[in-house]
Amino acid sequence: VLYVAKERLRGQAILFSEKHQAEINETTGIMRGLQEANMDDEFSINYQFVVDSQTGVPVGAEALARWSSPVLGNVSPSKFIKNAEKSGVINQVTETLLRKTLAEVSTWPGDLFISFNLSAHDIGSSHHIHRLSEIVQSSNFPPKRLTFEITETTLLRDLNRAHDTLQLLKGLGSKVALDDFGTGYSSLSYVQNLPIDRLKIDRSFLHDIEQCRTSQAVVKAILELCESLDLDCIVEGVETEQQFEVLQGLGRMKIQGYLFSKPLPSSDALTYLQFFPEPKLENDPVTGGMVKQSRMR
Ligand code: G
Ligand code: MN
Repeated sequence: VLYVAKERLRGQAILFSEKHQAEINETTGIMRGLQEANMDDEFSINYQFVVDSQTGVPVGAEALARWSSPVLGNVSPSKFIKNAEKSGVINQVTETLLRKTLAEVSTWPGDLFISFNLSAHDIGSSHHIHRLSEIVQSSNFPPKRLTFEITETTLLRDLNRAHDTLQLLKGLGSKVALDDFGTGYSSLSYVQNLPIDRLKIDRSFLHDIEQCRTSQAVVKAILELCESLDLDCIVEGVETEQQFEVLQGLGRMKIQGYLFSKPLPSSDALTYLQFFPEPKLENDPVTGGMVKQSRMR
């Protein structure tokens, strides 16, 4: 068929097949890279801070996966997560990432919350969810400061299973956040019926929030919903001062976005934290309060 198509459409068909082939090669390369990866060495975590809109002080951070392959270089998370799911190593990837995250953040000063993303495949396997809870329990990080982020679409795939999974995570004392809120069906019934602690308003509402009254109204409505349901709320994707000003007009909230923090490796994240006075830091044996004091002045 391809041969005939090539004959008839010449350039177009050939271009298509070359592009197609390149994609297949990339997928194959990523899958092989994952199979052969030394995950502990090749995966790392970047942290993006979440700040209080009124004070600018960090209150938490989201853990974001990074893969640096010796063969392929840096591969974006959207690509490697998708291929890890296809090749059946996603559970191993998630377990490695969670273990690494908890080991790193348990050395951080203060009492920030840490968010960790789970995919549909993660919540689809109860064996795997039990493994994840073992990892949490055997870490030095307090489970109550840990939040698991799950997207609306993931939840909707299998609501009954999602409910059981969330219960299990909540049983650890951890929190659950609904990620990318507003992009899916945003059915208010499951916000009410599932054990959710926090909504993350998707960054698509931020793109045009300065000009677009609809986006402003939607963000405002979600903030009010959170207030009345006693849910925590994070506005994602804040990139400019102008966006930030509009948001400030809507009240006090938690904010995540490039304006306040890019995703940072743990060492840079620790440097960032040193700019915020935190009384508990002074006695912290890990970072050493003296170092922090001298840096700040
Ligand atoms: O879907 P989730 O919320 O987990 O996605 C987090 C992703 O969003 C990360 O890859 C992060 O780098 C990206 N991100 C974080 N802040 C911003 C921002 O201000 N603007 C844009 N465009 N992307 C952001
Ligand atoms: Mn997320």
